[in-house]
Amino acid sequence: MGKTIIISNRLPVQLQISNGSINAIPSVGGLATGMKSVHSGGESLWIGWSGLTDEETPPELEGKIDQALKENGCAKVKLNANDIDGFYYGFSNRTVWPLFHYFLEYSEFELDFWETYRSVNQKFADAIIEKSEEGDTIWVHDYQLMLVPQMVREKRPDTSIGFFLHIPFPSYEIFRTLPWREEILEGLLGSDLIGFHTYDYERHFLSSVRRLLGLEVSFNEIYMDNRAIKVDSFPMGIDYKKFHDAALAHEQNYNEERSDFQLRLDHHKASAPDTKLILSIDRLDYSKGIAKRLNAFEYFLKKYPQYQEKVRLIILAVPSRSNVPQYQLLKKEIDELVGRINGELSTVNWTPIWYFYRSLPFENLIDLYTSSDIAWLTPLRDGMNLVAKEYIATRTDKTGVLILSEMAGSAYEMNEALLINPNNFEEQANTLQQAINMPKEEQINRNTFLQNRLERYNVEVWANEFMNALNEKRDLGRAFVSE
Ligand code: GDG
Repeated sequence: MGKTIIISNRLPVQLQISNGSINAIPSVGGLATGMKSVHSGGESLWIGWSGLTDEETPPELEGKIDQALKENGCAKVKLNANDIDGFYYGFSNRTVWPLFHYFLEYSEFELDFWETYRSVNQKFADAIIEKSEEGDTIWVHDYQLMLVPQMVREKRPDTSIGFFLHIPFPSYEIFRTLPWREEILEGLLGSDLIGFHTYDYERHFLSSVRRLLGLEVSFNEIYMDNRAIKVDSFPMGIDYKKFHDAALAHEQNYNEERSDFQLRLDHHKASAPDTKLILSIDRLDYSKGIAKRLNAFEYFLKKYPQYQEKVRLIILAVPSRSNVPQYQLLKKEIDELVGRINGELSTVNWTPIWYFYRSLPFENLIDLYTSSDIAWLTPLRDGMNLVAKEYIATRTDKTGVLILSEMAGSAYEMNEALLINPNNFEEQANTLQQAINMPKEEQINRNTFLQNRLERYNVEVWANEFMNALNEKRDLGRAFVSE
């Protein structure tokens, strides 16, 4: 059996250059953790962009960078500033991201973006072709690289190729508006296995393949050029143990090493013990429904004025894609909404919304998860939403209420949460009231089911199930050929 090659837009390490030396710091993100069991030692290679454009890379350090990456099992794809503009900020985040999240009116159909997307996908494919050999297994990640599977297959038909989409696959009616819809489908169909978070995304994809390419589809297999391509759903999990253990450690060190952030939360609890903390954490992205959530919160406070001074909403909005115009507009809208609502409803003792526009260290994330009585997550569309799962994992005494949008992929697996339609303010106001008043036993009961499921289907199981399905597919193909 050959080696495994993982490929994603960004590498799972961050490069730091200081005084002519290079450090590659491993990232702690969900994907990097989940892939640990797959990306092990010398048996595998992770290919991606390093985060530095050609213009930002001092030529004399090129060798050292390659060496630092190699020590972490990584190899880089070289991209220039123009590539990043057209491929990442352009086609990926101004065309595909809005379209696949049903923001049709935000999606820009620019030929230049498309051409750069195609040429950058070719650069990724070339890097794989150069580093791969017969019998290797290749796992391509996400919407930035949808053309890569076919580009690799053309030159390396002797490898096994899997693709996983981390965002929703939209319904046919939305997808068919894309001018390059056939090319995207054909790109993906270079894979042997295509994975989605939910069965609905899988169904939408199969429907587009059938209607736009006229291919034969049977159950979850597509037949093309004497090949069968398997399509399946693999809901991504989290590193449950990491979140749960961090929360346990947080409790055990209760009187030591309180972060400034935690001290402020403690102070809040002490001065207003009856006030419930409602938490939301998202990248600042229009798909996450932050502006609607703020409006719904105002609606709730006006409908149920008895909760004024009794609840506080924490909004942690992590800066994201801030050079894309839609994100700048959204930032302005949220800043204004928070200012207006706080201005209108605050009292000398109370500010309804605490708004943080920054990324916090992991420790503070745990402070927030463990200190909040309610997590309120209202994406208008979300491939999965890992924050919902992380909140539940940190509730060591099993209390806490999760209010989650039906439009998040995670809602399919989290039926014990309070599921809401983020566009329905009336329902959300009533659900907030229900959450505030939910008896402890009911919270524990609901969270026991949720925690058991999250612990079992953790991110490592997710990665292994995908790899096993890909290997099974290859072995079946071999058996078929030798018969
Ligand atoms: C995409 C899809 C899909 C957030 N703030 C901080 C911080 N985070 C971490 C969370 C969580 C992650 O970022 C966010 O993950 P999500 O799944 O919620 O959302 P996306 O970033 O949009 O991810 C999504 C995912 O891919 C996986 O397939 O679920 O649907 O859109 O892990 O903990 N981490 C730290 N500080 C912060 O301030 N350290």
